[in-house]
Amino acid sequence: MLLRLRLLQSSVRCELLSISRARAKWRRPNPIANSSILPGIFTPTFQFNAHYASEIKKESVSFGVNIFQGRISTEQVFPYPSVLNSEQSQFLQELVDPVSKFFLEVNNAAANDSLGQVEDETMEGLKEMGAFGLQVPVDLGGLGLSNTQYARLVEIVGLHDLGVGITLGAHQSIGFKGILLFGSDNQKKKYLPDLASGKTIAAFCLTETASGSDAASITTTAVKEGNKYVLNGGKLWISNGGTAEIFTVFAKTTVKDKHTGKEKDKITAFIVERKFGGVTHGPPEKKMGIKASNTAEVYFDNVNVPEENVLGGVGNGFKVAMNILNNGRFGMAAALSGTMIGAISKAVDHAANRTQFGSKIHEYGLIQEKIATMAMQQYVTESMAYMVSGNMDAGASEFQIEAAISKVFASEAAWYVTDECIQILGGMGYMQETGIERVMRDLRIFRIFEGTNDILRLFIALTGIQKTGDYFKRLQMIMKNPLSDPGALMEQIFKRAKRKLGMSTGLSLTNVIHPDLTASGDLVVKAVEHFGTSIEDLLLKYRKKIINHQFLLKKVADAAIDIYAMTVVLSRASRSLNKGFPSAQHEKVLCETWCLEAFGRVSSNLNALKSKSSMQAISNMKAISKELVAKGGVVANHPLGF
Ligand code: MYA
Repeated sequence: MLLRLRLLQSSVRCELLSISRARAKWRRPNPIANSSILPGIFTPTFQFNAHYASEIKKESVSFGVNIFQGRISTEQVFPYPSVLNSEQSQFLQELVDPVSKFFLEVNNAAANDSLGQVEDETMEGLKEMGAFGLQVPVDLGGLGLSNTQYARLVEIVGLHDLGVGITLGAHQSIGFKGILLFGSDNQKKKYLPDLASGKTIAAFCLTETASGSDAASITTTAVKEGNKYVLNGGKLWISNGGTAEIFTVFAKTTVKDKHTGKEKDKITAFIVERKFGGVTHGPPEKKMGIKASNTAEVYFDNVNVPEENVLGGVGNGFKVAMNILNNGRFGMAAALSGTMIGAISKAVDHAANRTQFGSKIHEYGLIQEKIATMAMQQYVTESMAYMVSGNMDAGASEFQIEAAISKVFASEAAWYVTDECIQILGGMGYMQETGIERVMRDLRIFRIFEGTNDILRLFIALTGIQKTGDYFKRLQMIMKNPLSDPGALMEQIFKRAKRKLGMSTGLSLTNVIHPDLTASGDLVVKAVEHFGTSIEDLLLKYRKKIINHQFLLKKVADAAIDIYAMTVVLSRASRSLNKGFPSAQHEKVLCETWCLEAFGRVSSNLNALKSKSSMQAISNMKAISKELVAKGGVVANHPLGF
């Protein structure tokens, strides 16, 4: 004990030294000070001012943001959200049965797939049910559903037909979501009633030939002429592009900087009607999956857009686009949770009935491992979807990291689950008539669109790191004037020293989780402590240059994803135990098993951030990739020599 205390004291001294050394380093000129990532703390001439004071006072309550600082913010994650009031819950229950029945009896996923479009009867039925205006306010002709209610219905759509899901999702999750989120009263009144009834279909036009992940690099232009804008450009791979009447279009506009008066190009969002003239589209794209949904190029040729159709303000288009995407991502998690439910029931049915080597195959360990992992992946995805939708319904404004995690996790989990379903079904799974190969084809795009999982991993890691930079700025300020908040400084120093020594930092989930899940809660705490220390170490070592270390950022993102996944299931299973749900014991085991495995992955990813062997592997991979690119393909000689 005494030894530990001594170690702690000397470690505290070291920490003081290392923080003040780091502070000195941060004051040195920085080679990439102009980058938008990690501003301020790395800027040599950082000055404290009144504006900054108000900014830093805002403490984030996002779980995803706080773990980057080694902290656990329980506000958004415990208890598991229960946001529906009895009226909303009853209304939703009244919708679930008819929607499920419709998908079982009217919709034909295989026919839609081979036809390359949603059958007319299905489209009409969906319109009649109000499926095109799920979240449009009732007074504007929609069903007025909350995010959580929407998620529940979308889960049913994802269970039955992802092609229909994308037709509906491209319309309301992104196509006209901007009007819901940023539209003026007039814009809402003018457009939403027809969009809600499905009389008009909407599409979201961001991507261009040379602008995919790099969304800010679009070249479509909108030039102001009198009280209108003239729009020119082309958009690529637009879902509903060939069927839409209303488009949310992102284009570059010239704006005057408020402070400098200089002109610069900034993105603006516009509501564009096909009937404005000059809007045309290409033929439907031939795709691997989601064939029932229309995807086409859309061209804008001298389209006259009245200035009142600017959406969210001139020059604010990038943020409008990002917020639309942030707001829709939980829907993908909900839909894919449904897809997994479908794949799991097919796999379980087969495993329970297929006899090989004298036993039902579910009795074999290899199949049990698959079924259990599939169940955990679905449980995590569903828990994330309703955690994020619940947070949004409760009025959270900071859920970007969590929403991005839910999209990445869901799209990879659904791919895994469906692939393993095919594996369990063996040859049967590969046959079209089983219906699962279509799901596999449909699923592939989910890891690519609405932000590729690679870009979203960078987004998760860099957003968390940037906020951590802001947090360090506050500490830096306190260090300049320790008397301003001596408690905060000492708390940080002791916390870091304790973490370094493997001692408890005082983080605990005891008060918010069910006692039967204490062991899993301890794993979450340890994972967050390890994560916080690792981020600090990365910042001290790489400073702003961390943005260039994508191999490391991926490991950071993977650890963050696993920690969030552990936490959402811990929260949900705790609620089930507290409420005595019939499946509570089953959920407890799902949660415990998930946490055990995820903790192992978190440790491995975080240890790899520093390990020599991992650094060696990274530099090898860079070299291998460079050689392949230089040679235009594989480099190794063929084993036969020719
Ligand atoms: S639609 C096309 C999807 N395209 C993309 O997702 C593009 C991906 N690229 C990006 O997201 C951005 O370009 C990235 C940033 C992230 C790479 N929230 O300097 P920056 C702020 C809030 O980092 P960049 C499709 O696929 C940032 O803080 N703010 O920017 C259809 C900074 O702010 P400030 C954000 O390096 C599929 C500023 O922006 C966010 O250029 C059909 C600049 O940031 C954010 N996320 O790139 C699907 N990101 O200036 C159908 C950045 O204040 C739907 N910022 O510091 C299916 C629905 C499911 C089914 C439903 C069934 C019904």
